Amino acid sequence: MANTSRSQSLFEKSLKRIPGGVNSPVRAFKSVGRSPVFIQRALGSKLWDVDGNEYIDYVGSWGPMILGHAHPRIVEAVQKAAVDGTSFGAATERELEMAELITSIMPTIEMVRMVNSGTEATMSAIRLARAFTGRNKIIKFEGCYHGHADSFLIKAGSGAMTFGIPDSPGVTQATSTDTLTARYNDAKAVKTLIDNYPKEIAALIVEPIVGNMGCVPPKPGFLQTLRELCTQNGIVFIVDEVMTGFRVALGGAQQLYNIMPDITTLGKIIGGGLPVGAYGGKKEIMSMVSPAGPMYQAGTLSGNPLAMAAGIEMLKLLKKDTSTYSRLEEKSSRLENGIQSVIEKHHLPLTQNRVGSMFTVFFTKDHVADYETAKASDAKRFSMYFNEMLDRGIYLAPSQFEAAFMSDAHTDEDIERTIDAAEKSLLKTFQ
Ligand code: HOZ
Repeated sequence: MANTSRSQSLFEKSLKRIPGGVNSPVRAFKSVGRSPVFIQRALGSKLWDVDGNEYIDYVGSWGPMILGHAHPRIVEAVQKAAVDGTSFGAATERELEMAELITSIMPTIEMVRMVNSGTEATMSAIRLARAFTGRNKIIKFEGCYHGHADSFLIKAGSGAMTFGIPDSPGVTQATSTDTLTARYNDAKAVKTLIDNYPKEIAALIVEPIVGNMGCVPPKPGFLQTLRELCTQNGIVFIVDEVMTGFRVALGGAQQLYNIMPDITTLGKIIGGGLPVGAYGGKKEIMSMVSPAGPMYQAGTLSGNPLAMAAGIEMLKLLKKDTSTYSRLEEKSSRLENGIQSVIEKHHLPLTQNRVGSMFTVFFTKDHVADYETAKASDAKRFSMYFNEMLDRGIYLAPSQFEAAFMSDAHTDEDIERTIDAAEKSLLKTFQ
């Protein structure tokens, strides 16, 4: 077992000054029964902790590191931008460049507003949908996670699911009555909700490929049916591409599945790892956003020059070399196939889901298509597997209910080492 004594001592000190010792719950490693490793630096596909241990990273800062950590072009862009000042709270040319890049890659986005995180993006998108329709209610799916704004902490995925608190205290009854939930991949349930609340639903928000209950793909036709139901009922269709945008295809899940959202929410990827979010869509709707229209939303750090510089470079690199996506597919399928061979060889009760470079090994033998089937996973065995993998230098998300991410920086050797570690770890887990 690796020496993680410095991480442990930092965590003990952090517990005294930071709630739970961390600034975001899942990274506390609580559900996998150990204290977290503290990361010191990262490069390409690798992370190093403060004790000097090296890991092959499949978290990728929860999605944005499509090109690997500390990509030299992105680092250079940030360094250059920093010299000219780190924040102005004023309009800049870079913001226009970013808006033009996003709208050129995702044609359903005619106008876009930059914010600072995915949470801000989804929260603002919902307010906008309410302003546009004059209605109050929204529909979200069980196990989907759209950040930590009050309206979304109802049957939420990610950390809320990991810690078994899908509904958070502190969210008022009034807020929660305006959030209706349906089962993911169940378009009939959505239809029933719409029938039960005629002309009351402002928006439907969905993770087109769920990353926050582990990776759960949409069933064929599911997203198209949602689009139709929204069109028929005057509901704003919000596709949350915080994880999938620019990852599963350059144009995101909306390109992959050929769907046309009214509003798209984006996050961390468009900051190349710096804190960024955005929401954008039809001009008719976006024109409601202040100061063009009456729906208020603002932020000093929105469109921050460092974040814009990093994000612009990231998007330009992805746009220039679209073969990135075939490489990601090839690497991810090689890893999936390698692990599948291990599962079959040893008759293990596991199932895998994958879309492009997002994937999850679930500790259940049954197909995972929604919250209930994801929850059926054996969290205890996952925790054993996670620990075995970490000790073999493989850094997975410390929760069954998060997706793993491949980057273009992962090498053949990384993948071979991961398959080998997975076999040894699984055998230990099931011995
Ligand atoms: N909820 C985030 C992933 N779905 C985790 C964020 C973090 O801990 O950094």
